[in-house]
Amino acid sequence: MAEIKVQKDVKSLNKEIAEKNRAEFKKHNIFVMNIMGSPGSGKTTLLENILPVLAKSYRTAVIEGDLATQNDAERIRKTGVEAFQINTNGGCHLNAKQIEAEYAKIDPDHTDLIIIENVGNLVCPIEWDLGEDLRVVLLSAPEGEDKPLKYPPAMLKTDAVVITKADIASFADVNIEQMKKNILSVNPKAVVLEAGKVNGVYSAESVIDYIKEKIKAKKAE
Ligand SMILES: Nc1nc2c(ncn2[C@@H]2O[C@H](COP(=O)(O)OP(=O)(O)OP(=O)(O)O)[C@@H](O)[C@H]2O)c(=O)[nH]1
Ligand SMILES: [Mg+2]
Repeated sequence: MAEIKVQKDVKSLNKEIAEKNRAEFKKHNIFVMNIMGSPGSGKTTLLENILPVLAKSYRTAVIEGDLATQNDAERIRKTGVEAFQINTNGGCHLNAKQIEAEYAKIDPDHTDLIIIENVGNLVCPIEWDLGEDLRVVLLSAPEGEDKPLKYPPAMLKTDAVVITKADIASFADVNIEQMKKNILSVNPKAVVLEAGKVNGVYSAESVIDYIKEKIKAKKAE
């Protein structure tokens, strides 16, 4: 019983800080996106491919979440975009307080877009509001077409699901069309997109267009 209460208090405190973050982002006209998905689903690879395009239109910063290493932040910096690495030392998700602390290192008057790559995990990150405007979940084809059915909160508490690694679906006996149907059966409102290698070349046009559309819609509010 006591454990349930502590958990509830931690969650409500997180919500308060997330709302503070959201107000702060809004005040400075900064669009914030939270990318989630299993370990290795292709989150950093997607960022490496979309940042060179997005950074032409928006002054962008990336916040990376991992249990350990600076690896992902270093990969992002190679694209020319500023990156801040959080190491959770075992924590399975990012929380609003960690984002507040990294945001303090970013110049809000010279930033239009912040992209957060959450800790690789299809369960925990979904439950933690960071103050973001947009949630995107990556689902890689080799994880299996049944995963949307087995991990429904990840499908329900997101705006979009991006299927990655369709190029290797056939090697893992995965049916992409069934995976899409499974996503929509859990959440008919989810926007379902694809990104990944096609004939050896990485493509993420639909994801870039989607993000641009969402930023435009937010600015028009
Ligand atoms: N074949 C293929 N490989 C991909 C694709 N996208 C990513 N990968 C590979 O998948 C592996 C994991 O990709 P990452 O981008 O590091 O995955 P991640 O989700 O950032 O992983 P964590 O940050 O550890 O959770 C890398 O070896 C990528 O090259 C794709 O569309 N097709
Ligand atoms: Mg990564």
